[in-house]
Amino acid sequence: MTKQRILQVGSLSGSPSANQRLADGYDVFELWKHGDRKAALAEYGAGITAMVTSASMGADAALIAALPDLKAICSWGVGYETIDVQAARQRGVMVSNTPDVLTDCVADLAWGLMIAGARRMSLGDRYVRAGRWGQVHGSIPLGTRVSGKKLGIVGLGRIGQAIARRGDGFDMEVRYHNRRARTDVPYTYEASLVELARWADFLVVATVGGPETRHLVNREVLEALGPKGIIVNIARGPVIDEQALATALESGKLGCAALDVFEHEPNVPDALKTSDNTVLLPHIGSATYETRLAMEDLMLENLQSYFQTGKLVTPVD
Ligand code: 8YV
Repeated sequence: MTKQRILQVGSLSGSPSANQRLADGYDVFELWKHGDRKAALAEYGAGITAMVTSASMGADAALIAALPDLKAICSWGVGYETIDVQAARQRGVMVSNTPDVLTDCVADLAWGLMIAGARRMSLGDRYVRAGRWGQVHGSIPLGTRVSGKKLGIVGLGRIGQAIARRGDGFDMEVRYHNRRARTDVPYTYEASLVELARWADFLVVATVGGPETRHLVNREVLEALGPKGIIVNIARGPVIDEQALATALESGKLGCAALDVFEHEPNVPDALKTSDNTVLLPHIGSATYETRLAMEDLMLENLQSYFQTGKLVTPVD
């Protein structure tokens, strides 16, 4: 049987077996292997009806326009602010992502960051590795208790709610800021993000990325969180004004930042790297074997469903 032809934007090397399974099941046009992308698309683009991409690689309007027969974009990842959904919709191109399957692991990592920031785990780790155990007392300031504190969540979608639920186990009071109040959750809504930050001990960013949330967490929010406050970001880097974040940490107006995402990945400002009051991770929220495999399965399911039924299993809203 001849294989269906698809376009793959880039290598999915962060997934256990996605590249192999795509190559086994499809005739894959590997766009990232072509130096002159425009020329390659002009030569091979016609006839391709399905594209595989990821949250980080995306699909812009130019790429969509270069594929005149495109009908479906199947993305590996939940965020899709890098995919021009508007351009796709105008052309009648369907888009799918991989929601739900990564919720628990991303929420777990948010809690890991909260605890690591509050209990100065990265700093302690550095002392042990450097043979400086004897200098810990007096050098590493005491941490902050986590249990029983106030947890503010920015964006109470699937991941935000999973983070909130875990707060029960830590006897925390949870409040949230969202585009609008939800009627289906037991947490207090705070219409003002600044007020939420003023109230919270921990502020966890779990909102979607894209232009509407860019720099939502600005200087005013960070200063309201205050010198003892801890900000955590497992969503998208640009939601926080990174320059304002570095300044707030340097001046002592913010206590700590524990981050899995950055404004200009993979670049991380030196001010964040040299601070003792940061925990820095390389965007690994979904990076467990189980979750990355589940994301891969769901992306492949969408692709298969498109070819078999003309419909996607998890289309984006
Ligand atoms: C992905 C993510 O690992 O799903 C998302 O939106 O940010 C991560 O889970 C990564 O972006 C894949 O490119």
